[in-house]
Amino acid sequence: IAKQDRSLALWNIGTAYVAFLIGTLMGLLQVFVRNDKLDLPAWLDYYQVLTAHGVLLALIFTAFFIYGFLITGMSKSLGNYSSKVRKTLWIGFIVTLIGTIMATVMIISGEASVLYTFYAPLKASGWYYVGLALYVVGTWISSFGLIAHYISWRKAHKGQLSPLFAHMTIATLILWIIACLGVVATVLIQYIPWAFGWVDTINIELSRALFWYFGHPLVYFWLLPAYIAWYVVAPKILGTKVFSDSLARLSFVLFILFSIPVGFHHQLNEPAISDFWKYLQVVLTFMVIIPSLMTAFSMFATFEIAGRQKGGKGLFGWFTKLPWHDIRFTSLFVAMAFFIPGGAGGIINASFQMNEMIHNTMWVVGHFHITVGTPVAMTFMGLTFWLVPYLTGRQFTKPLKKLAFIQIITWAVGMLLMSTAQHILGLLGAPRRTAYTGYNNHPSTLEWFDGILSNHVTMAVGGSILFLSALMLIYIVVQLMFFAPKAETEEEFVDFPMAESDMSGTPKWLENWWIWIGIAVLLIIAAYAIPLTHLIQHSIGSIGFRTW
Ligand code: HAS
Repeated sequence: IAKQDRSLALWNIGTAYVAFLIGTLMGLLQVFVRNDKLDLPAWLDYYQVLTAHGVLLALIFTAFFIYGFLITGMSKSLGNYSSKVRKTLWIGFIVTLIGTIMATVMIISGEASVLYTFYAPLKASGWYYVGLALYVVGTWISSFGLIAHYISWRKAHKGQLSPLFAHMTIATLILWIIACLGVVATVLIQYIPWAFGWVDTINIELSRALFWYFGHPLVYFWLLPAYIAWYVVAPKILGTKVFSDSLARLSFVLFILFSIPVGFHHQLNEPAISDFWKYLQVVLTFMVIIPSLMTAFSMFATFEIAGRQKGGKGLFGWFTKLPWHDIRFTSLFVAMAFFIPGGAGGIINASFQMNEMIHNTMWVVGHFHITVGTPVAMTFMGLTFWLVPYLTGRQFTKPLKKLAFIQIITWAVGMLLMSTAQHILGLLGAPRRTAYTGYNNHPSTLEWFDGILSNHVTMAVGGSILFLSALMLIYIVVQLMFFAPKAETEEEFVDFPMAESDMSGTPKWLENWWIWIGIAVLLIIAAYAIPLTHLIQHSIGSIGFRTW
């Protein structure tokens, strides 16, 4: 891809890793504070650290990395960007960066210790919300740049299906734009006027509902780029084709339909939404599991086909033929393996009755560390190993490959220890989002921490291993960006692995976006119009938990 497109992608990825470094350091502080092994200085409090950890890793690292990856893949699959699109992508990057810096400065200065969910009545400086708004606007500008590139490709290739990578990218961006409408509405109409003191009250239940309208599809905005890698990159590394082009496209389209009208499954314990609407959204949540099960099926099929092509015999002989020595594959495989318990945990969370047991406990923290923290983050790590040298024209040298293996293994071990402890502690009743995990050392709560796995030490060891692993990753990224030797021969050059996908049997309507956007809007109206109207009506003139 063109040199200018490479530097655009590299700036995005570089920013992502700066956020990753600070975010993981905050994670390390966190486990030690929760263990009572560290007293933070007076100017730094637990919630400040927790906010920085969540925002920098979940919102900033992910978004910049995702745009770095999508910008590269769209240029590779549809051709170099026009100067207009390139300019748009730069503006998008800069606006997102300004928003990020504003929000981060507010967090560091102690003006925004409101956690990444920024639930009212927790109140931050108005500038924090302005920063968040700019962050969203910046990502939208980048998204529109990529969509414009896609539209000009479609115009030049009338009647043709776009390459699979482009189809998946557009689905991800449509999902993101529709999802952000909720957070933009609550930030602009509710939080900013309230935080700057222009109004005295805020409708809390409405703000939470609008947040989760955004917050759940947000997790699929993280997941879908990882799925792009699983569908498009993994088969190429395995030396085979995409298992089914139409299955892959359909699964992405299903995410547009079902990932948004499900936000209430984060609010099943909240009083202001009636059971009927919660139940409806629980049913829709079970629909959004289907494209992930299709993905799991497709991945197993790809592995088996590749293993058998390489001579694997018998029921499981193909398994041993997979390229385990290739970190580009192994990292993706370990990421997928983590998503089996991660997804199963999600199904538990979404089950109305079982949610009673796990809501607001450490279980949820365990859940998101084995969804976004491993399947997604580890896929991004696995992509980094070839994406950065592809963009810089440097070599992924043997010592770096070895270190990459250690990094992936340590991340997996650290996450296994920490998230298992978190899941068990959650089942025992340990709360999340609080520094007072032992209820001031009350004897009955201290029993939670007696188990071997549900032990504070296990969590701290896990957290420390994770931080070491993060440092190794940063070392690899810095080497691949600035110091590894330049690739001279074809063998040394690191390519973008993009598998062939047979589109001959793919129906054209899978790429008719208006159909999918239309159905998504209808589902959103069905799931949200009446309960949101109730929340707005009930707030008028009311006091108590709904307004503050
Ligand atoms: Fe979740 C809470 C339900 C997926 C992230 N989730 C969270 C929070 C985060 C998060 C960050 O219904 C906390 C929010 C907060 O701060 O309060 N989640 C689900 C469901 C799914 C799900 C039903 N979550 C994710 C993903 C995330 C993520 C993905 C990030 C990327 N989640 C919930 C609910 C809550 C929740 C409730 C609220 C809890 C509460 O009360 O607060 C589904 O999408 C999961 C479907 C996935 C599968 C797995 C398919 C498996 C695959 C891998 C195949 C493996 C292979 C390898 C091929 C069914 C694709 C073979 C390997 C071998 C070893 C053989």
